[in-house]
Order: sequence, then C-alpha cells, then structure tokens
Amino acid sequence: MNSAEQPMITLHHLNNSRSQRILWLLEELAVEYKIEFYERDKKTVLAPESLKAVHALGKSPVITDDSTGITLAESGAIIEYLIEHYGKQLKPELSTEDYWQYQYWMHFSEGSLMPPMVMNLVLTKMTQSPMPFFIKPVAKMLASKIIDGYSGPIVKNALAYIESHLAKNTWFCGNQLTGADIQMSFPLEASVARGLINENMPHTLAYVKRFQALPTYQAGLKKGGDYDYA
Ligand SMILES: N[C@@H](CCC(=O)N[C@@H](CS)C(=O)NCC(=O)O)C(=O)O
Repeated sequence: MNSAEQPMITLHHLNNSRSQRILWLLEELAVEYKIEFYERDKKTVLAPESLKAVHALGKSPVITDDSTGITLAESGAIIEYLIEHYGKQLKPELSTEDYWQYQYWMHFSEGSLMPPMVMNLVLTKMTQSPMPFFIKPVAKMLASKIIDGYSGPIVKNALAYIESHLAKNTWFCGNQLTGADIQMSFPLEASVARGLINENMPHTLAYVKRFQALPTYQAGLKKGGDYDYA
C-alpha cells in the first residue's frame, strides 16, 4: 500500500472476460490492487460505454498504475508490465529456450488462437439472432461454410498442437508457471466451456484443471465475480 493506504494498481474488470487472467496474475504476484467492476450489456454482451473513459477502445482488461501513471490495455501487454514491475519470477531468463517458448505462447494466444475462436462465436451468434425467416437458412449456410471450412479447422489444429505440447510439459514453458500460462488460460477455458476440449484431449483438460485448482487462481475467481468459464 502507498502512504494514503490506497492500492496503486486498479484493474478495470469486465465480467466474463479476458480480464480474469489479470486477476489471477495479480493474486500470483501478491500485489495490492483494487477492482473497478464493469458489467456486460445483457443483450449485446458488449462492455458499457463507461469503460471508454479509461481507455479509448473500451475493452477489458485495462489497468492503471498510480506509481507510474500508466494506463495499459491488452492482456499480453498488461501481463508483461506487471511481471516486469512486480515479479520477474513469472518469466524465464532472457534468451533461454523457455524464454522463446514464453514469447511464442504469449503471442499465440491472442494472435493465432483467439481470432478464429471469436469468429466461430460471432458467426454462431449471428445465426441465432432474430432475422426474417427467409434469410435464416442462407445465413446458417454461410456461417457453417466459414466455420466448417475455415475457422473451425484452425481452432481444431491449434488445440491438437496444444495437446501435443502439454503431453510433454507441465506448464507451457517447461516446469514453471509463467505469464504465458496466464495468457493461454482464457482461450483454453473457453474451449472447455464450448466442449472443444474434453476427455479426447486429456493433457489439456488436466492442465486446465491444474491451474484452476491453484489457490491464486481461486482467489482471483472469488474477487472477480461472474465468470462462466471456471
Ligand atoms: N486482445 C485484447 C482483447 C480485449 C477484448 O476484446 N476484451 C473483451 C472481453 S474478453 C471486451 O472488452 N469485450 C467487450 C466489448 O467489446 O465491448 C486483450 O487480450 O486484452
């Protein structure tokens, strides 16, 4: 705590979101922080406009750190920032093999895995939204063409690749928990919730259960409220 007994870090936390990663990390780093809560719109599931007052894009997570005056969005950037300032033990030594694994999975999570997952979700939601009855079959056909022919196989291949990696590794970067595990947690939890990861991917399923059982993960879960993926 600073002299005014106020936490210096604020996490702007949206329910059911990637922001859960940062809660877990803050607990893992054992730093003082406070949470500003934001609720998704029940209908559109979008973040409230008020989040735009913190960061122009209005997405979560965002942190502010009074000790440096920074406001930072993007989970990957936030994880790097917090580890750099508050706990280097969550990142492998520079230029080691584990370090490059760390870099790979940090980028892979939002750069390669989340985009096709989001595409699948948006297309599926689109076919479920109200539309004139004669459009619905066309919309459904187009959506399933894209999901079956493009985004679905990308996700499937990625998950199979992850399964083969976790068959040989306890954590994404070898034997220690790192920021890369925290960054990878969200797409994997979402994939379990969507039934894409199940007993057919025993190593990934065991991995998700392993990190969800960590006391620091559980503490973040308790503090964050609504989260459908744990
Ligand atoms: N790549 C960004 C994605 C941020 C993002 O899209 N967050 C979602 C929550 S998971 C959000 O704020 N959605 C609400 C909205 O778009 O209004 C990150 O990793 O932080």
